[in-house]
Formats: sequence, structure tokens, C-alpha cells
Amino acid sequence: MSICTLPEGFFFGAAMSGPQTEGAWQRYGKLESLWDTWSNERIEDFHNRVGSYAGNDFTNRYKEDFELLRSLGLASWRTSIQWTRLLDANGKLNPEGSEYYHRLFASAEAVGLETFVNLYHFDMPTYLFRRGGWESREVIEAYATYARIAFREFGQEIKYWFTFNEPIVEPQQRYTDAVWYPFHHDFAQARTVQYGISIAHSLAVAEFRELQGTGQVRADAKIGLINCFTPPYTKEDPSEADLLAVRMADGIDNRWWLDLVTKGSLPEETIGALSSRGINLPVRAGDEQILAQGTVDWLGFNYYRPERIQAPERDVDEYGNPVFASEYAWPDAVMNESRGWEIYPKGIYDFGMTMARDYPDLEWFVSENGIGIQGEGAFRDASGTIQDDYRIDFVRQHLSWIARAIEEGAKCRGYHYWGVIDCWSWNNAYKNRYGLVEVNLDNGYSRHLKKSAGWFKRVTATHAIE
Ligand code: BGP
Repeated sequence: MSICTLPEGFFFGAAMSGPQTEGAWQRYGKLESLWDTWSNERIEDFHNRVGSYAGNDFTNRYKEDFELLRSLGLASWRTSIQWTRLLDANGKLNPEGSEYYHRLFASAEAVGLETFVNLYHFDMPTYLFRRGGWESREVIEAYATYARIAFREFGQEIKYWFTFNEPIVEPQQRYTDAVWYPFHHDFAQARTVQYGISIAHSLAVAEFRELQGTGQVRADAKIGLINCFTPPYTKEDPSEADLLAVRMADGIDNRWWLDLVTKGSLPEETIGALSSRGINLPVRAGDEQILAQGTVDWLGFNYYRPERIQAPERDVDEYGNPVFASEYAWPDAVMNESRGWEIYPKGIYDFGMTMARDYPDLEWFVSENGIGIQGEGAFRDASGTIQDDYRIDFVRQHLSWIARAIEEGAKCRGYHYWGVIDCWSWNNAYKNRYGLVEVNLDNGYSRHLKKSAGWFKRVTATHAIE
């Protein structure tokens, strides 16, 4: 077996989020998020009726979880502060919530784990959603205030900050594909939300810079954005219309964010194409200056799958939305059937090289990558350990392509595996498991290493990908 290596200084860590791990949904003064509201209203939408309430019991186990992460050789972990826990319903600091996060971060530091903090992971407070969510300037301003409070509160503790995780996902899941609450099929509304998040991101970066200037945020701190970039591909012998569709999908999903965080503006070609079909963003005087402040210090690249695109099969869909691109079913696609996502490890290399070419100064790390499998119990051996060779294979291939991209000039600095410890996957709940560590729901959320944990530990120790 050939062995390739990742450079010295390349870091390994765990990607997590507050809403998927913390549980304790009513403790420490936490308010309702849209996940709690959806769970309360339609629990039958959640796999096995497991709603947002329990996470993976992290709040009761974080000390032991941090030891576990360290024992796998990980140097860092990412979580998100929950807006609904840090602030009260008047938008003021909730002391109980803030003490909780101080305890958490101190506990990670005590075992030598660097904490990366993200401020928003699809978890809109319900009372703000009812005031218009990302379509409302009042809510966007409230987010900027929340970010400011968080930076001030934890500015001496936390070095690595992120404004949003996957800002493209709410426009898609909530407003285009109608699979998440409030289940809309409205392309124009999705773009308004996307624009609102872009303004919110930029305002938060401006707050960060100001507080760093006055010493309230430590001088060595960095701010970034995390997105699930989807390297776009089309047919081998594409038509002009196929290529145009690729540019449009790439523009909305990827370049929108890459331009925002490197140039402080949105891609003109994409905005122009939207406008030519009657989709106009709710631009206000002064927005250009706000967006110009959205440039970041580095970027998180969540990679799960590519997107395969062809020319649209129709101009308008059944809901009256303009269609710019259709999915192309590539006959050679290898699928993760549990999740319905294509597995294409080379995509991480291709997109890394695109960034190296088009955004050469941008530093980044792989902020999520992993594979969720249904029914992993079938892979348990006689000793009770899940033999997840498919996961080892998945991570090995992705790390190998990352190593190659770095060799060829990509500025990739590290890798956070998504989950590490099994966690709650939104409305899929515990259907698909991502962890290197199993969580046993029938035994008080107890943790058990899977085979992949041992393999990953060797990689973190040697940087060699066997
Ligand atoms: C990313 C999210 C994570 C995580 C992961 C796996 O999009 O940032 O929150 O959930 O995907 O996806 P899922 O849990 O839907 O299977």
C-alpha cells in the first residue's frame, strides 16, 4: 500500500455543533430555536421521533469527551455557541448561558484542546424567525449584536472564530427544497435569505475587527466563514447550455461566498443572471460598504460531495421558480446510499486547486468531512466493536487527495473530521452515524471506539496516510 504524508504543522481536529451535541435544551436559560419548535410541532418528521432535545448528551459529558478527543491525538475541536443560549429574549447576555460556555472552553483548554467557535449553525431563535428571520434587517442587526457580545465575552479565550456554518444550506433546505421548517419552495425568498446572511456575516466581521482593534479580542485571533463547497462537474462533452448551468450553480453555491470572503463583494455575473430572470436582491444604500467588510482571515471548507450539473430541463418549475440548472446523473457515481450523497474524494483536490488558482492568497482548512452510515450495528464484531472499514477507506482517500493538493500549492492547513463522536443529525436524528466513536442510545449515551478511531489515531500521530 502506498503511503503519503501530510506536512508537519498540519492539524487534526473534531467538527461539532452546539445544537447537535449539547442537548440540555431548556437548561441554563436556553430559548427555543427553530429545531425545538419543529420538534415540538411535528416530532413525527424526525427519525424515530428523536427531536432536538438531547443532542448526544455532551453537556453532561464534555470533560470525558475532551479526554477522548485528546486520546485520538486531536489538537482542536469546533463547536458553535447557540444564540438561544448565550442571549436572553431581549438580546442581552444570559449569564447562565455564558458561564456554561466559559466552563466548556476552560475544560477544553485544560486538556490542551484548541476551541474553534462558530456563531451560527442553522439555529435561528424562534422569536427572531417570527420577526422575519434572515429576511429582516432587524434580525440581521440582532445577529451582529449577538456576535459583538460573543466576541467581547470570549475574546481573550478564543482564537479561532467563524461567523456561519454552511450559509448556503438554509436557503436550500428551508426555502428552496422545502425539507426543513418552514418548508418553502420559493427561489426568490431563498436568495433574499442568502443575501441577508451575507450582510449579517459582513457586519459580524466588522464587529470583530473593531473589537480586535481595541484589544477586546486577542491580537492573534482570526475570523473566518465555513461553507460546504460543492465542486461542480458536468458531462464529458458539454454543450454551451450545460456550461452556463454549471457557472450559475457554481456562482450561487460556491463563488458567492468565495467572492464575499476574499473580495468583499458578490459575483456580478451571478447577480446579473438572477436579475435578468426577475430575482432582485433587497439591496439598500450602504450595503456595498457593509459587504466590503466581509473579507476574512481564512476559510473552512466542509466537503461531503460534488454537484453534477446539466442545462435545465425546463425554464420554470411547478412552483413558478426560474430553473437555472438541472442535476446530471453521472453514470459512474459511487453513492453513499444511507445519505444519498455521491462519494467523490477527488473533489476535495479539484476544489482545493480551484481556490489555489482563483483565490491564491486564501488559507483554508477542511472544516468537515465524514461519512454517515445507517445500521452500523451490522458491522459489530464478536468483541462488540464496529468494524467501519468503509469509513477508514473514505477518510484515507480524502486525506490522500488533500496531501496531493498541498504538494501542488493548495493552502490547506488542517482537517476536522465531522462528528468524531456520533451526534444528532437534524431531522435524520440518529439514522446515519458519522462518528469514529459510537454513541449507544440504549445505554445512557455511552461512548465506544469504532475500528476507525484506532486508525485515525495512527494518522494523527504519524501524519502518514496508510
Ligand atoms: C453538514 C453540517 C453538519 C452535519 C453534516 C452531515 O452539512 O454542517 O451539521 O450534520 O453536514 O449531514 P447530515 O447530518 O445531514 O447527514
